[in-house]
Amino acid sequence: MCIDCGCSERTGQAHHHHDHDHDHDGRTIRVEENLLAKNDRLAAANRVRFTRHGLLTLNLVSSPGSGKTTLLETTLRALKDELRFAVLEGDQQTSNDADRIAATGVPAHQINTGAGCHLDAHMVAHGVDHFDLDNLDVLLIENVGNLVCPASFDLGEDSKVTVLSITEGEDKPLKYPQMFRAAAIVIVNKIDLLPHLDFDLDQCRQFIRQVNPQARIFELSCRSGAGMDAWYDWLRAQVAAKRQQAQS
Ligand SMILES: Nc1nc2c(ncn2[C@@H]2O[C@H](COP(=O)(O)OP(=O)(O)OP(=O)(O)O)[C@@H](O)[C@H]2O)c(=O)[nH]1
Ligand SMILES: [Zn+2]
Ligand SMILES: [Zn+2]
Ligand SMILES: [Zn+2]
Repeated sequence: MCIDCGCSERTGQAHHHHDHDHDHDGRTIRVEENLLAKNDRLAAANRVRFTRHGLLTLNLVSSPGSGKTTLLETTLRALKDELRFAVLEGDQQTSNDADRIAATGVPAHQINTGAGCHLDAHMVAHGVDHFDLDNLDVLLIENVGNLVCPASFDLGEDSKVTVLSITEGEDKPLKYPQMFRAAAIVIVNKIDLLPHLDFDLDQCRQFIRQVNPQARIFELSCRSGAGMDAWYDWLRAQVAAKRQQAQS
């Protein structure tokens, strides 16, 4: 029996469930509701655990290739001597991203979802068992590259961070509003490419605001380093706020 989720089987990444959550009258909506309700319970447990450890947790979501791993690598190289990080990597196959993170010297653990198109709270509960939570400030979770379903799955994180690269076009917030609405932070990445594209940054900002007026927007380039300092300052401030919360 695993401690965090109470499930009865534990076989590393091939962790199977036989919960019979499916609905025998075959209504898909019921199955989905059950699935999400179960996920939300596990996410709440994760959140309690993260809070107990005073951990800032961020869930990075985006379409494939927007630059999530590059953003993590750049951030870790800049801040790892100042803050204690660990990274959970979600991908369908391969450990490429976890290998890239490990090369920065920061602890990383890969979760392979197989055919799955998102991380769920249960995977995260087991994934964080690989880290010493007492000695961490920030847990970064890179979700599977997918702008749709990660929006529905709470992992117990403090915030979702949606990364949008300017090569994807400025209309993504309107086409995938759930993902942009679920995020407290939107990072517009690859602004070094602005001179080569007809991407309208102003328009993009407006579209983000239209679906999520509260979103904190960062415009940056992991490649050139432009705009990275504002993101780092935000991270530092979030960690400081967590520490203060844990002390009070
Ligand atoms: N020009 C430019 N390229 C970037 C920038 N950030 C990332 N890239 C490139 O974009 C490509 C994809 O970056 P990744 O960091 O692997 O993207 P990802 O979101 O982690 O991809 P998945 O994990 O597959 O979803 C790589 O070739 C990066 O070098 C940037 O700021 N500017
Ligand atoms: Zn389990
Ligand atoms: Zn990646
Ligand atoms: Zn999914």
